[in-house]
Amino acid sequence: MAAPEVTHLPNLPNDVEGLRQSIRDAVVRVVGEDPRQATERDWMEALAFAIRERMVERRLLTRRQFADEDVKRVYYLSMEYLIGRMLEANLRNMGILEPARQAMADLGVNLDTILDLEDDAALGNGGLGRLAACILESLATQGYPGYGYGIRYEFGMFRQEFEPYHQVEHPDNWLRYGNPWEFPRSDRKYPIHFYGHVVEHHHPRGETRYTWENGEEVLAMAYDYPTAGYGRRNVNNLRLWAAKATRDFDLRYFNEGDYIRAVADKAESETISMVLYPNDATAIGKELRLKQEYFFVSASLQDILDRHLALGYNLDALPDKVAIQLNDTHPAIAVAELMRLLVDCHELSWDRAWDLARRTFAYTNHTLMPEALETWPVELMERVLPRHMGIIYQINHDFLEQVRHRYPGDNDRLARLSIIDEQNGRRVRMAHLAVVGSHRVNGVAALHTQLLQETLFEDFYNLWPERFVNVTNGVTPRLWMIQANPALTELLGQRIGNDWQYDLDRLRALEPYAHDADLQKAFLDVKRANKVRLANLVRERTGVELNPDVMFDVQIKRIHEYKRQLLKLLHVVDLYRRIRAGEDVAPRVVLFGGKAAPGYARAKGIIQVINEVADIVNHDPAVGDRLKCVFFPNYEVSSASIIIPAADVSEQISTAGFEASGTGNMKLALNGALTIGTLDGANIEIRDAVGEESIFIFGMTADEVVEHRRNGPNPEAILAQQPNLAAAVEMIESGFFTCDDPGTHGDLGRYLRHEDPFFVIADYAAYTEACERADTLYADRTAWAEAAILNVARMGYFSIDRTVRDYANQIWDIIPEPVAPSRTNGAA
Ligand code: NBX
Repeated sequence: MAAPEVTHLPNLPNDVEGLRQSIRDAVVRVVGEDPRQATERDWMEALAFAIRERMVERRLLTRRQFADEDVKRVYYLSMEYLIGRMLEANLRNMGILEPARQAMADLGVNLDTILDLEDDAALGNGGLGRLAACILESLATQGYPGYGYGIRYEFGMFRQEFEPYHQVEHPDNWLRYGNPWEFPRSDRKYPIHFYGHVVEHHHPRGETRYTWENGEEVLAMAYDYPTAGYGRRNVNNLRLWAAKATRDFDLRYFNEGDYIRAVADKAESETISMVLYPNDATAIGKELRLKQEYFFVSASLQDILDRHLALGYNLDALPDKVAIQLNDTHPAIAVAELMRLLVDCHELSWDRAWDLARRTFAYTNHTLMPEALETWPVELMERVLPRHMGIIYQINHDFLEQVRHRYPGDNDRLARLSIIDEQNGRRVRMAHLAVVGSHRVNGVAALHTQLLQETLFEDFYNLWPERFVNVTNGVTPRLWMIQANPALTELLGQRIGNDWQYDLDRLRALEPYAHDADLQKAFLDVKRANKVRLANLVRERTGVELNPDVMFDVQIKRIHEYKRQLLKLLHVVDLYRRIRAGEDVAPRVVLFGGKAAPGYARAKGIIQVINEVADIVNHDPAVGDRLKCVFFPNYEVSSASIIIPAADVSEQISTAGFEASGTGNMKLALNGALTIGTLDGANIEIRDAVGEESIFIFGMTADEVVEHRRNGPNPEAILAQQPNLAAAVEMIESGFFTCDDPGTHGDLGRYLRHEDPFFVIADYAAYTEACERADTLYADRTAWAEAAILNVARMGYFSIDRTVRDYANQIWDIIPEPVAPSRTNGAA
């Protein structure tokens, strides 16, 4: 007799009583502790398990519905997901934050204390990784069938400490207590092949076939992280891959009796997913990095094809049922890997496979900077991925044929377009592979996309203009407003209701009240309370005391020359000198936060000099509350959510033409900070949205930067005409801030005087003038409040939900599939 089909899904209650029951049970059954003796961490784990049971129910319902409805799915391939803490986010998106708070209180535990115990999941460097996390959250919130794929790094972004001024990196052992949010899938393992060689099999009629033989194999094992939508039942999935040694691999040496070698090799093959490379703006030319890229791409594509076939579709339907988004070029080897899987493993013809691959992939570019563009030496690629090198040659051959046909005799153009760069010792240009293998290529802000078309991808744009689209970045209001800024969320709710939580454009309903005195007062009170909250955290972390009644001026982002932390620092030094000289300057707190890539000496020097200046300024009794300077240590997602709501001013001062978009600019403006910014990245669109009155724009435009460079910049001549700036540079280079070792910053002085590659000196006068405009407005509390309220009201466009809809409509061709209440087995 056939076993009865098991279709029942549990249906756990989401009220206080039901949650309390689940949490108490989990302490015993999952954590294995007596509730009488459970520690705070035990309660945290128990709470997490109670939530994850509820998430998995909805995950299964979501999956059933997607299967029943034959939906098209999007897969987001990203080396990085900068997620932050998961407990509060999951409680909030599951709609059980308040019942859980009460349930915990009934059990004698304070929820806020518990939330603070969790480590950030920092599987990313900065904007690119955070964007990936926001996109997944929005896909679930809007009900899109969208899945993330990435790497389960054992060690995420390093923890930053200052000893005492310079950055020291400590490993981020985020999994040390285990991780209640992940579902290990020991049944989902794929073999990943490296090295070896390719054997050709000639067939008298038909195409030559290839097999990839020998070499090494490692397994990719899946770990699933359910991703809940806000205010919906949809729960999607993020699948992260961890490297595991194969059994066979061990056996080879076991048989030879070399036990120690076998175990050592096992450990070595598992290093593939060990650590995130902490570089945010340079290509990493390391073999291990290439192996990481291929490892997660191959596992993801094998998994995607498995699912596609298991759902009963044939491979010709791939582009109708599957869209794959490449988050930068890090997963671009996917173009060659999909060809290998289709041609070598599924025996499709080359031309059919190519048509399917190109219609399936799309590629997002996040940078124009040459040093960040990935290229791999042909020799390395040939050794690590010999079959892929052959496939890339074939793709390039077919592509260049097309170009020859279109531009006969234009050899320069061929060399410029080729996937192989023949100039620099033969390298594979991953961006070219991504463009050739995709049906859409997008930049992340209007200016960035325009510059892509005019510079980096000019030749490709001329060839295929229809392939290029813009999708301006956005941020999730769930984390960056509802969670980070409960006080403003509450105020908005009282004034305009809560519709904006689902449709951020509705913040516009606030506009008519911008000059309402009651609202202005309430708004300023919220900001002050958030500043007190930050001041407490800063005291705890640094010992520095901040006055919440002065302007909080914030620059938080990775440390990079082009982002120009030095421009802000020169301003601090200038103000400090003028205060000491008895001048009356507008008071401010300047707060920096951000990490430097461990190998980026100039960025680390910038951190050091900021810390040194801060130490002198903060301890000078002549200064008092008129100037404080703080470098907030170990800036990460969880600290960002305290800093951002407390900012009065947002520093977005990159050299124009260098910041692809920025997303911190959006988070800060959404929380009511006014931007001091250049016409770079999404700042331009922010200005267009909020209006000139709510933003302080300054400095050279991208065109002027190019022009300035062409004319031969002359920082010394500028310094000669600006005594305040010259004095600030002198103070730094003379060792004023480095009493122990006055020689330390001579190099920085020379750099500013003679190189100044990002035009800090050239933009300084315009910058300080913009800061003064901000000071003047800040002094008029009514005018400031009005501008800041309008700023919030007009930020709706920068919701990640709009971004995701743009991708869905212009690139993926997918539609939302909200999980219907009637199908939820009765679950609320
Ligand atoms: O991506 C950033 C850009 O710099 C921002 O302007 C943009 O807003 C953001 C999202 O589109 N890029 C970025 O964060 N890059 C990296 O983190 C990165 C990581 C690894 C790597 C190169 C760059 N090898």
